[in-house]
Amino acid sequence: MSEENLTKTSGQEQEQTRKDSQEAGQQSQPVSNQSSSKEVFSSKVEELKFVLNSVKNTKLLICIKGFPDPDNIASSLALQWICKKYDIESTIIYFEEISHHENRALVKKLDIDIDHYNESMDLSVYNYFAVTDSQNPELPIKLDPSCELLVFVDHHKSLGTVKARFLDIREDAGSASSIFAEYLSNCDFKFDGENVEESKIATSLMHGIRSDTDDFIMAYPIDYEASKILAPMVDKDLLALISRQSIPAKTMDLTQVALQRKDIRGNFMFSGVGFVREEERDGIGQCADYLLNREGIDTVVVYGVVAGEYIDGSLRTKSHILDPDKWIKDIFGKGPDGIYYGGGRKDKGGFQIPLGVLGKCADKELLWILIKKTIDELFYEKIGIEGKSGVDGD
Ligand SMILES: [Mn+2]
Repeated sequence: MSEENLTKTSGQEQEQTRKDSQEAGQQSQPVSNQSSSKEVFSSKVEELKFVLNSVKNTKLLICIKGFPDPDNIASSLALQWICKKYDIESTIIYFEEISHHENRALVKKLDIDIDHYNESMDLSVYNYFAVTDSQNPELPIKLDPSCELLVFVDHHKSLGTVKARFLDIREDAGSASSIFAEYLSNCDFKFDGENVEESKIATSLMHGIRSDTDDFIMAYPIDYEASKILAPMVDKDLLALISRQSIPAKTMDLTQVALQRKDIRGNFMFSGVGFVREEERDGIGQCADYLLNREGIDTVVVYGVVAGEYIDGSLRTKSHILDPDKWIKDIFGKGPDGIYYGGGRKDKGGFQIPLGVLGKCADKELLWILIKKTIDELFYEKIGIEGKSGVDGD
């Protein structure tokens, strides 16, 4: 799931969690986490080994939630590798389109075997399912009720409600890939990057870590530890190939629109880019990344209507006091299903608001005016400005 849909903790709470997680991560400390197993283990990897050993010769469905990204793809690959060693056969599936050009390149250049879900798939053959890099294990599809959540690994803010045979949530990890690098280096099977498959996994994990920590700027100790483990196994040419992609022309065009329509309020910059095609959705976040470089701006919000169906927005901030997760949750609240329209982590956040039947409005110009006015005024109110939204944003 893309990190923008998720939550990272901050402030005091994070300090406390970091302490707890450090204790939990230490090999010498007994681990009793929320996992349903009653055994006590010396480390999470020992617990993982125990759980996997107990379900040998079963079939596991590894589910990538939300938009496939380097961290969820890499951690799923690592889980698949570990499971294979325990004779657990697994398939990795994803539900959303791979929208980001870099992620498409990742899957293509690494020749990664992941399947896009479709209704003709027979999922009844799977005994268990697994989710990594997502705040909750709810899937967009219904699995057989007997198909139990076997493994749940994440690094976003813990909801405290997830139940899995094996559960490892570390809020003090910058990426799920780092947690998997730790498992790989401590599991009973040699993972040294000597063969093509292992090198590919190590390279993907390194890319996942770099991508989720903004090139280590937001990294925690475990992310550095993980890269130390992975570095000798990484295929550097491949890593360069997957991480240095040029910006597509479409994203450039979108950035130009965002710049033309920018609305600067103090340290804040807002930009409504209008209607955006589904495959250009990630351009919204990339625009926001770029605009944040402007001098005097510490928070950027870029939003648009994607595929005519939902409002998609990205927030980027350099501010030390603004908590994107709290901010977005405060502004937009929850949908009718009780799920927040958005969230975030330390430096970034995002929101997705379905337009529902309003999306069918034939007068797109009018619809955009309405959307822009609503979104802008919600943000203005939050930052304490009397809301006067420029109608076309120019
Ligand atoms: Mn992640």
